[in-house]
Amino acid sequence: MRAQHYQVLSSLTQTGLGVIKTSPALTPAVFERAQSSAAFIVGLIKNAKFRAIVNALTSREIDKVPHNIAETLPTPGVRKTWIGCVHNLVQIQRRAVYLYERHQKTFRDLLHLPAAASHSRYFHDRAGPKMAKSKFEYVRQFEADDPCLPNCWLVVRIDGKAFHKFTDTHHYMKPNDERGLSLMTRAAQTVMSEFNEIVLSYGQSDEYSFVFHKNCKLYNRRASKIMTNVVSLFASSFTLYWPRFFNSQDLQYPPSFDGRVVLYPSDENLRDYLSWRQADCHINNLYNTCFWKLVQDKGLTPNRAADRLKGTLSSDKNELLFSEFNINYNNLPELFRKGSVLIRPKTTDGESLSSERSINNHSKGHEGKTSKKPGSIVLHTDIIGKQFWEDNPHILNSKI
Ligand SMILES: Nc1nc2c(ncn2[C@@H]2O[C@H](COP(=O)(O)OP(=O)(O)OP(=O)(O)O)[C@@H](O)[C@H]2O)c(=O)[nH]1
Ligand SMILES: [Mg+2]
Repeated sequence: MRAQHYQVLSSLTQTGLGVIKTSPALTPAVFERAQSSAAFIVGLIKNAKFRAIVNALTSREIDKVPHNIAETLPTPGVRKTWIGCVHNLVQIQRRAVYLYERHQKTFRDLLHLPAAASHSRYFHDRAGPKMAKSKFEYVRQFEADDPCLPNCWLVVRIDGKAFHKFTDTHHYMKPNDERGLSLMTRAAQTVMSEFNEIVLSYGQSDEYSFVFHKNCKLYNRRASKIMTNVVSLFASSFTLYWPRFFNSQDLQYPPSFDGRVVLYPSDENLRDYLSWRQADCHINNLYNTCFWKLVQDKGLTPNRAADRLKGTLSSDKNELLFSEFNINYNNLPELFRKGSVLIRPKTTDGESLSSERSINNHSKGHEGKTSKKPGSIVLHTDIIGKQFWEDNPHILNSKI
């Protein structure tokens, strides 16, 4: 290990101090990857063009590395390596801090380097009492770390498990049940008030997507920790608020939701993702509206209704609704056609309302009370076109 490597690695480990509290122990495989990542980055230091970036990366400002840096790197191979390196180094930061806090070991010990260097004060001066360890402690090393890449929009999407059955059992209106959709939005608002880092949420049918700010540091960007917290809070809120929306109708069994984390490296990718979900809402709603009209009003069997709609275009379905049921699709409620968009209120200076200044304007019984948690505004509007984003530039441009 060259002195230069050591400097880079040790400054990286110091960066994490005070931020990260626990993390699984360092495994040889991760350590090896981190070593080669450091070597790669040290290679870049020699190139003046990248010195500023590497400085940012090795200081406390990993999030200030320009998000498009990968695009400026010379070849696709180097770009790929760069992304992998940032990922590996974030991992080693955490693991080194974990080791420091749990075992009072120095990062230098891990590298098998000879004694003292000036920055070792981080590891020696603050030595506390040794923690009691059992012989079983080693199993912690089997835990996998799953940090999300920095500078990417982080989307958690939750989706109801077997909601075709859940909605049937609970006699939801077909194709849309306003009570059910509003309950989903109430649960999403709870999630938004708990996690200030969410800049926008979008929901339709039995799903909700939560967009976390690309620079959010929540749980050190650990994917599982973020996703499981969101999905469990959503599910418990759904159950808690059920009676508010379904009155005397009891829940027959506990509903559950799956969750996933998806990262989007550019604003364009994020907008395309949200457009995809809203287009899905429109396509399904148009189909379902026709389908249930044919079944409920014309008495067709589900199979015959499906046959009737097979191969039809959007324009055919619009025409069918108009000519056979006198329904202008565009006049149906926007809640059903566009889904629900939750955003933070804007301040007069155009910024998102910060947690200290905000009003939680949606929890029943708390109207108008100042709260530490920011509230959210519910819209049923188009987010595919430019207009929404031009009217609300704070969503993508806010700083945290
Ligand atoms: N009647 C009614 N059903 C709804 C409503 N919202 C969602 N659903 C039902 O929920 C289903 C959601 O679709 P999916 O998520 O693809 O299917 P799922 O049954 O939940 O299955 P998995 O998500 O794979 O577990 C729809 O197909 C409908 O059956 C509603 O407002 N009214
Ligand atoms: Mg589902």
